[in-house]
Amino acid sequence: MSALASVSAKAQTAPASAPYIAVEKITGSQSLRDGIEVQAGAATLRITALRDDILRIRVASAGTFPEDASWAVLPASRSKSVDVHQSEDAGSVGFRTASLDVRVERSPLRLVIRDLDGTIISADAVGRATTFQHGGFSVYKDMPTNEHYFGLGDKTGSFDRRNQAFTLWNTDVGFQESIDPIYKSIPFFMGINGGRSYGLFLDNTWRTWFDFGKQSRDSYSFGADGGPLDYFLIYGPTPKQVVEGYAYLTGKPPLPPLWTLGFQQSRYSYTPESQVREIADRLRADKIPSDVLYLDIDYQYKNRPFTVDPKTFPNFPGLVSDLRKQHFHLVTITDLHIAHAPAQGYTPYDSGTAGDHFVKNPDGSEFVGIVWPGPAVFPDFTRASTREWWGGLYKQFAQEGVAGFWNDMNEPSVFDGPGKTMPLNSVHRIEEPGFATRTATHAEIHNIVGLENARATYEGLLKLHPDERPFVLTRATFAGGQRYGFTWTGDNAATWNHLRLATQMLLNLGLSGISFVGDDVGGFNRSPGPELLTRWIEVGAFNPFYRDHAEKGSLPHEVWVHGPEQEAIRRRYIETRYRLLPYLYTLADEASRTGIPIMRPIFLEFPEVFAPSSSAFNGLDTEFLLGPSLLIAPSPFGETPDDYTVSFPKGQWYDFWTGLKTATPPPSPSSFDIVTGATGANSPATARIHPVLDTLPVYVRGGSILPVQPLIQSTDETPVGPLELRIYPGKECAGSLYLDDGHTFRYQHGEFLRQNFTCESDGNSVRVGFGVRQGTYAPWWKTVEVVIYDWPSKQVDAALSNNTAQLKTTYDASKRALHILMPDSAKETELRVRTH
Ligand code: MIG
Repeated sequence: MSALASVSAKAQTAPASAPYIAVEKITGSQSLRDGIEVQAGAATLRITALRDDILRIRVASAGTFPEDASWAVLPASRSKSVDVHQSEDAGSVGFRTASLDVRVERSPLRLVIRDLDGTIISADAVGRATTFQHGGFSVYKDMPTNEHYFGLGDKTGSFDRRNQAFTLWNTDVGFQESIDPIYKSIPFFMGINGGRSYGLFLDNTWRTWFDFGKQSRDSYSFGADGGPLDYFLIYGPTPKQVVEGYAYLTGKPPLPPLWTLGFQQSRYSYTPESQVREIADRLRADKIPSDVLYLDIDYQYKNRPFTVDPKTFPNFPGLVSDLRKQHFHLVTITDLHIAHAPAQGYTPYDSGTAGDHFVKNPDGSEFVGIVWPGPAVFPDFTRASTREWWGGLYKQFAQEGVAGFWNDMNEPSVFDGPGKTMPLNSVHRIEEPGFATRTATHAEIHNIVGLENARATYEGLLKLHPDERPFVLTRATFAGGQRYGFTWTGDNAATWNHLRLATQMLLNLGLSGISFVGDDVGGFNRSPGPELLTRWIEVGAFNPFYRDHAEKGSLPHEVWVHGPEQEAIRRRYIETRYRLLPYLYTLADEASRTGIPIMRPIFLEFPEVFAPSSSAFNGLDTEFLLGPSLLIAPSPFGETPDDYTVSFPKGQWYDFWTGLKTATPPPSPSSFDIVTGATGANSPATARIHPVLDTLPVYVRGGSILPVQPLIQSTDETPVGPLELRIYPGKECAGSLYLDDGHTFRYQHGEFLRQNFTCESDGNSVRVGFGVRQGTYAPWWKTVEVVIYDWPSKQVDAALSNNTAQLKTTYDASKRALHILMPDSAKETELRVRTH
């Protein structure tokens, strides 16, 4: 009996013969403890409340709901529910939670969700019923004039998804701004209208689509080619609450090892071994702080995953340990396609076949497609046992000290397949806790192959080294991919447009739950000129994942290739990144606890930029925030020497490089104000920037306390000297710091250090509060250097609240910065500084 015949349930199919059904009119309803079920002829609509602010909406076209299982939503969240209060009137049935009023209007049937003030958050479009056809479905929602849309992962095009339409189907394609679909499918978006935001997550793995205004001007729509109509509505009202709600459903990113936040150097491919050593030596000789080197596919024997070419890498374990001595972590690529190499002693194929781990053709034979190794087979990652087998393949590399793994080509890419992937009727098997055991077509599984590939790698590494945080970099993924590691935007190109485009792609990935993201610095395809590469290294220093990578055949683009002047600028940005690691790592900790991304669009911190009363905020798609405190403002058209305007969110801002306050000129009416007749009073403050190659404009929010460390050359190195706490006086002044050993899970047992800081100031005095230190991890510093910006004079008294001794201070008049050296204190204390 074949394994296929032994499965107990049938694949979910998308019968082309399914009748057309429109969900138009309520014919019956039944209240549930946690929601309501509504009949509309043959169809059933079930709305339940997981939390007061999270609703699940399912529609069954013929009355019976499909299997209740999910690859994206955490079991613990899916099983939650809250009691609701039913409400019914002549026109509608529905219920209330502590935050939402949910009504289904009877005829025409429309789902309308309001907040408790009666403001509509989301409503089915008038005159456009939900329909089922050809096994798929379409849903239409009102699209208010002032609503903006974000998310859907790293889709190309413009930052705001409004007026664009997208297909979600993981695709291996060297992309440009107009290309869709690309590598990832994250069927989640956020709508923001004035002060209110909500999120909508369509939990469907099939080919899905979202249309924000191509089909219709006043409604948006979404749908799928097959699978369940099952979506979640997450109420804010703030965008941060929506992001947190989405993380509650689909998970938070694990805290990564500290070294993964360092600078990383890659190329397709460094080979032979001597070239890898040259790159390592040069990085150290040139004092370019760095932590990671990559081996792309050419280190393998005949491109076979989990092999090493003995000719070009004759002493692989030796190379790994030598690099480690130079403080480099090595990451190797391990693609999912296993060479179809029977009877050749290739263990991954032999053990995979013995365990029946590969995807099949409808006739039960192994599916074979052409990829890098030539004919290849593909692990069936929706089987728990296949993932476990896959994870075990890492045993030797992990033992040899390879620090992390790169899962590429997992859309999956199949060179000779239809649409460059597997045939849609290829047969996967679902053998998974929480799911009925059954077969599934590739049409259903395609979009989660990358997700489950990364999961298999992540969980496998965890099993091999239970006390090391895994590092996995994946190209394809799906909603929930944040649980298994990092991703990058794939094959970009060395053009100014790609440098600009990356900002919106990374911001939207962050809003879609994935915090640890970056692009190929310098561009993958083609070769960057000196200025483009320098600018890219500058911007990348402030992105969460920072890796220089290049295509085979492009000119080298390591930091030194364009001569010492360019290298010096680039080095300074990489050094800045390393000095900011305490801040970055604190943000990584926050992301792992809350799901709030590290790289943030301005509206995440300042949602009022969308308030109806505020004028247009230019730069929403080119400026970005690193955490709550740093504003990065690259030129929107870096290829020209033209001046450009930076817009500032409300509040005081400081220049990161000089420490000086930015001027806040009284806003003058913009052309937008002139058109709308607004007064300009709500216009953002702006600065006119004359671009200079060695300066990327970076600003610090007034009210920030920024932890900074002495320069190190890799994260292996313990910084020498004081921890710097840079204080930028302003409203609600606060900061925090998180630290641990950087690579184990001991932080989960108390071995971490967390401390919060506050400050209060007027023109002549500042009080810095040091909160109680939590956790048992011992800091590397013995002293703290507090730097207070915008400080008027060198005549000061500075002392701690629990000690009358005067502290040593120095004053830097050019930066208006007062430096105060104080002993480290694990106890709660206050630093009091005043002029005299
Ligand atoms: O078909 O492994 O996006 O980063 O260097 C190309 C070789 C396969 C695509 C990845 C790219 C990588 C390359 N890979």
